[in-house]
Amino acid sequence: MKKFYLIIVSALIGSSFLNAQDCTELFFSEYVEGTDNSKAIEIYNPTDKIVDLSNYYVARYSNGASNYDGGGITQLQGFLTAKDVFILVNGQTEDLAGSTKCSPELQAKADMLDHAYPAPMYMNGNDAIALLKDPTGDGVQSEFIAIDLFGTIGGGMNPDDEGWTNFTDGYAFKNVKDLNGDIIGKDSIYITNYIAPAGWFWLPWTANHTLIRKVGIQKGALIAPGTAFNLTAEWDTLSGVVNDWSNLGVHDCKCSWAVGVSSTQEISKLTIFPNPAAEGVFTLSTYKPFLSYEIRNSLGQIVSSHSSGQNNLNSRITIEENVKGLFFIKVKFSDSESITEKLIIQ
Ligand SMILES: [Ca+2]
Ligand SMILES: [Ca+2]
Ligand SMILES: [Ca+2]
Repeated sequence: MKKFYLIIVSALIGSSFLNAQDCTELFFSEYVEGTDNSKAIEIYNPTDKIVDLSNYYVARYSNGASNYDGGGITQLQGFLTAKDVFILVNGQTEDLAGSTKCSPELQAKADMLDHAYPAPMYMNGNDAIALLKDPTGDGVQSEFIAIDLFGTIGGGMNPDDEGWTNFTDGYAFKNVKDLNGDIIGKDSIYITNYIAPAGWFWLPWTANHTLIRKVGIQKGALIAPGTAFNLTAEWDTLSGVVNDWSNLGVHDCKCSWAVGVSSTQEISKLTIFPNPAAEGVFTLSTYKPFLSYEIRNSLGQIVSSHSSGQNNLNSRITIEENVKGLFFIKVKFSDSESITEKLIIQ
C-alpha cells in the first residue's frame, strides 16, 4: 500500500498540474477554518458550462505532507452550474472524545457533507488542500491532476506548526510577561516559508479565519510541491473574525464580469425539446452521433441511463420512472467528449 501512495506522490510532483486557461476550470473560492470542527471549502465554476462534479476530488495533505494518505480524499457529488459555487462542509454531527462536532448552522449551508475522519474537512490551519481532477472519470488515482492547491505539499510544515502567515524571511516578536502580567522582556522567532511555528497561534491566516479568493483570480494556483505558499497573493481574509460564513454560497470573480458570453456553442451541440419535458418524454438532438447518456438528479444519483450505443442524432427519450424536477443529462460521444445540460421534467 505504501508503494502505491509513493507512486501517486511522484505523479503529483511530476508534471500532473493542469495549466488551465483563465475561466476554464474549477478552483477554490473560499476557505473556512473555524472553531471546533467547523470547516468548509467553497469551489467556484468560472466556466459557461455545467460541470459534473463526480470527476473532482478534494484531498488533504495533513500538516503539509507529501501525500493524502493521512489526510483523506473525498469525491464530490452532483453538478455545478455556470458561475455558481459548491460548498463542502465537515460532516461530524456528534461530539467525540477530543473532537467537537461541526456547527449545524454551517452544515446547513453545505451542498455536501464530508465523510468521517480522516477527511479533507478536518484541516486545522497547517494542512494543504488540493482540488484534483480525474481526467478520464475511471477513478484511477494515479492519473489525477491537481487543478488548484491551498498551502504547500511537502513544504516543511511540522505537525505542531500553526499554519501559513502573511510574511516570510523576517522576525515576529512577542512580549514576555511575568505571572502578574507585567512585561519583562521580548521573544522573537524567525519566519521562513510563511510558516508560523508552534506557540505563535495568532500569526497564521490559515487558522481561525475565513479566506476568500481575490476577484482577479481566474484559475487555480500551480504551487509546485515544496514551494512557499504566499497566500496573500491570491487570498484575502473575510472580516478577520473566526466563524464568519457570510460569504458562503456566492463568489465575486472577474470570470463572471464578461457581458455577452453565452453557451450558444454548447446549446447548438446538444438540444433538448421540449425542456421542460412533460411526463418525462423529450427529444435529444446532438451535433454528432452519441454513444450513451445518463440522467442524474441534483445529488448526482442516476435516475435513468442508456449505454447500448443508440447513436442517433435525434433520439426520442422516455423516462419510465415517475420523477419530476431538475435533472442533468450527460451525453457521451465515442471520442470521449461529453456534454452536460439541464433537464426539467414536469
Ligand atoms: Ca480552528
Ligand atoms: Ca493539521
Ligand atoms: Ca464565497
